[in-house]
Amino acid sequence: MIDPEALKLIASYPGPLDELVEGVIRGLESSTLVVGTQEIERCPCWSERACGDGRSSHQRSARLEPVSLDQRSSSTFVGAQKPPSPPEPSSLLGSISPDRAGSIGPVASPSYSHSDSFSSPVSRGSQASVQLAGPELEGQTLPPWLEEAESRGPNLSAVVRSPLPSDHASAALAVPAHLEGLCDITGRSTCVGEYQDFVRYFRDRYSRIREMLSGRLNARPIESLKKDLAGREISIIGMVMDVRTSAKGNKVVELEDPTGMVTVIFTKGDLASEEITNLVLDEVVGVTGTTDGKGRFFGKTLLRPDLQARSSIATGEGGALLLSDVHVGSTYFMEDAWERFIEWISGEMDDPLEIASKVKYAVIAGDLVDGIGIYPGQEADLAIMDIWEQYERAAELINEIPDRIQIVLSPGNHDVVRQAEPQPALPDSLQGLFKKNVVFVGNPATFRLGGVEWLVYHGRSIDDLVLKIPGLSYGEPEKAMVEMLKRRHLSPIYGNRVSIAPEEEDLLVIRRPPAVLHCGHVHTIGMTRYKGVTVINSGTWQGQTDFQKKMNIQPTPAIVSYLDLSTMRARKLIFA
Ligand code: D5M
Ligand code: FE
Ligand code: ZN
Repeated sequence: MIDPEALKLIASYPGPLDELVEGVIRGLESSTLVVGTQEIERCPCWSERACGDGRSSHQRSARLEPVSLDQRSSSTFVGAQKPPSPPEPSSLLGSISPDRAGSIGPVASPSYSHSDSFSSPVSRGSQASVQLAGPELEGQTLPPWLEEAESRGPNLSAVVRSPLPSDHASAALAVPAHLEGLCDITGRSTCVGEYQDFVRYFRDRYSRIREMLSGRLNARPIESLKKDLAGREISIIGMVMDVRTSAKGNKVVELEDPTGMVTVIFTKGDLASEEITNLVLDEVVGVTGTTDGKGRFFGKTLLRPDLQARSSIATGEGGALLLSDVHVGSTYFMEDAWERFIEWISGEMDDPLEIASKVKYAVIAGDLVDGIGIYPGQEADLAIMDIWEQYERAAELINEIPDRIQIVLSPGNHDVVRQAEPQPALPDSLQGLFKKNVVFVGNPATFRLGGVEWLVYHGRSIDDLVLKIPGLSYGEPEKAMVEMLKRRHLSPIYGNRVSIAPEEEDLLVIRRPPAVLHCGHVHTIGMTRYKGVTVINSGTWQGQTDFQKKMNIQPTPAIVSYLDLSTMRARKLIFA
């Protein structure tokens, strides 16, 4: 017998029903008479699919409802440590039920699940002398893209050298002369986390990415898929509300645009296409296919707002160091290696390739300090227990970098600014600890430095992407970063690990292809080039933590990426 509540749960299951029913039956004890909600919720596939994102498929809808822009609120929540709590739904067109509104809530606070048992710290990096590794790491041969980049030589692309469009130049910050066109959230946050903010946020995300797609696709509004179009080939552009595999093995995708929703079916035969198997929630895609005029759409091809292929790469001048995840204050921070780095950059160490003297810039992509209360039991991992003292020490270490180097500092999830992305720059009170050559930007931030355009993002979404896209791993973070570029979004999946504040503009949309995409967060170094963009994840200065050891996460600490902006050749400099 099945309890009616349990039946309701089964009916709302976003995956194939057979999978759930089989799973539930397998989990039953022989004495069970009535299958209740507990039996459903205990099933591993239920927790995976229906609870994994904290929302079921029918909860995920109606985020692109029309909203009038004069309903905007002008108050801010800059500096708040937490995103606002989910709003009560207003009855936009009477179509939103409370459980739907829950799905657009901002987001879980950081979902660390550390076990509390941190015992002995793992050993730090070896004491070997500095290796100024060539473009290769640990004896690997030169990746072909590095060669390719060099042989092309400096090729100043007019597109990348042109001034930024006005929306990029609109930051409220007074931008220092050496950092042009800065765009980030600092001083510009307007959202309070009300229902309308979320609708507006998703509409902004949708319309920006739609614009990128619409040049390549002649798309119709979803509401226009009426009977008279049945059988004709048409295109639509929508945000992915749900993806599931049907009992027959077809891919069933719910797509929404501001005019309506449609169920798109990709038949089994099409699933060889990586684009379709890699679909993630909340990305915006174009689909071409045919409609049956009754709300179903048979997809043939899928188009992402991917970058256009480029025949040249943008180049600038000077050398840049890319760093992230210094984690000052952690017992695992590799201070000895940092001191070797400082000796090298200060010219006090043998430098056969004479790189140190060419360095003009250093960009740090978040997690400067380990922070306080970031995950349960963190105290056991802290050498410095006070957040202010952590920044004082961090400033001392950063201030050891010679003054001639322009430093750009962006925050991460361990820093003291609000957790919700986009994050503003570190507060003035902390900025005062650093020397004048440090510029503070938000996360993410776009700016021009050394004559090329940079996009710096801490990289929290890599945790989500690695989980959801087959073939991605922590060992190759650059591949996850390429997936961001293909989707033109730094954090395409909404509401998992990444808290996103529903700002007026979606600053996580990758509006223009940068010359450099720089992330960190996952503590592994990775480099690639994708359609003219130099993609670098800059690793960490934190040794393997006890937690990472248990999880078999292998960080690559104390390696600095050096990027010669005049050739766009990158090297890994090993200080461990
Ligand atoms: O994140 C460093 C990396 O380690 C990032 O990929 C997340 C992962 N990490 C660290 N701690 C946890 C816990 N507790 N659960 C899951 N994943 C974790 P960082 O931002 O430096 O902490
Ligand atoms: Fe980190
Ligand atoms: Zn991080």
